[in-house]
Amino acid sequence: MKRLFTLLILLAMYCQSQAQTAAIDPSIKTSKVVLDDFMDQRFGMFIHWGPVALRGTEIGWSRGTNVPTNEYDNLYKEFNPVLFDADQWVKTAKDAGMKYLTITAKHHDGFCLWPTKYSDYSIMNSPYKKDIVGELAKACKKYNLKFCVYFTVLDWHDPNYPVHLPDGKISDPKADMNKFVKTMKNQLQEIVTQYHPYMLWFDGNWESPWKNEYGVEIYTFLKKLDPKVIINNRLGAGQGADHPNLSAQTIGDYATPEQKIGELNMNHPWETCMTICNQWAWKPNDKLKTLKECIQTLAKTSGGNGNLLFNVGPMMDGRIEQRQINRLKEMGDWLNTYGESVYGTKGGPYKPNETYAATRKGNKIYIHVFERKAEELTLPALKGVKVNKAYLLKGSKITHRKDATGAITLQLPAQLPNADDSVIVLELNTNAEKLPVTI
Ligand code: FHN
Repeated sequence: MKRLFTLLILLAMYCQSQAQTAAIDPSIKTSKVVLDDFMDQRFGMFIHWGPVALRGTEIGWSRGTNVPTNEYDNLYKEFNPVLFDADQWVKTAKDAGMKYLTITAKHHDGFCLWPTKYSDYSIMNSPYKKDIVGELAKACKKYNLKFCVYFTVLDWHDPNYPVHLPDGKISDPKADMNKFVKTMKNQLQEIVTQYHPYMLWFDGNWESPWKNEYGVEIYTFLKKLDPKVIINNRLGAGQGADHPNLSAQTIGDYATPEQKIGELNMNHPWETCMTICNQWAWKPNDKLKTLKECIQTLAKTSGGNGNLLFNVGPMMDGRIEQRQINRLKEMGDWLNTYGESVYGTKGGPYKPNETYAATRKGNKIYIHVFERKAEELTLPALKGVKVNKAYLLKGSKITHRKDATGAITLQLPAQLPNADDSVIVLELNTNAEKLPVTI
């Protein structure tokens, strides 16, 4: 009995020590001003790329599964993307209406797309021998996009990281996590001091070798290098189910729901990451999302008060597929007309649904109408609100009325101007951003 009691005391002390060490000093956390600026951007490009494009299989995950490990680890010796043009990639993002770009500088396979001094497994030892990360940072500056970097905290290629295969359970006794974290800090210092990323997108925090304490150490280290750098919520230890969540204990600044539109949340910043096809890295003949899916995903994400980080996978020669470029341009054309209802808006006050989503700014509510199911669209009542004017954004007046319950009914035109998302503006007698969310 006495031994059990002692054991329980020791366990409680260990848990308390874990909780104490796994906490960020609130004074160094990214400010609301910086995070509000990030959330105003609303739309970014995610890029998953590396020598694995030579096989068209998934980055990291196909190492030792679809592609034999040794073959995968030697792909870099053939990797020579001579058609890579950073300006072209960044212009594609800009033409899509994207405001930031996030590149996988280092994914789970450990290959580094910049000339790191801390690993030979890098682009500088491929036939290409140029700094991909640096070129993209330069092009983002030239075209006024915010440059961001994806960095994995698991590395199946690094002998100091204990796990060497996707979801591998085997822990390598020769591994040394202290050396691994030291290398990570050195590489992050290279990235932050040489390329000054606006945001760092960590990933791979679900395997057992990664601990919250490492997350605290890295977050604190990064904030000393750049107090303004934004950091996602995948630096502390956590599972996939944690990606959409953010709490005071989270090591990171915003939540990252993946391959799904996040829930409407007015309390903390979040960004959905999603592929324009199915695979993150390039895959021949992969299924490309329709324009309707793309535009309505962006509208529902914004309607939920979140950002959309939309992923392309460039090909082995350095080009992004023309069909992906075309789809993104179509999104940009939609944003050229309706961007006012996305950028710098807040989500709500209505929760997104299959018929419409809502965003708001100042005294305006933007109703994103996805399809004309009837002649009229009725919106739930908004307490104390009077609609002074209603009209199609960049279009004609919309007849509206308020019924005895306060519900707002809009008379839809026979033909909506956009088959994927037509935006109706409601000009109110009050500040729309202050309205409570109405389900
Ligand atoms: O394992 C990665 C995956 O390859 C991809 O990078 C996504 C992007 O968010 N994140 C991880 C899966 O959750």
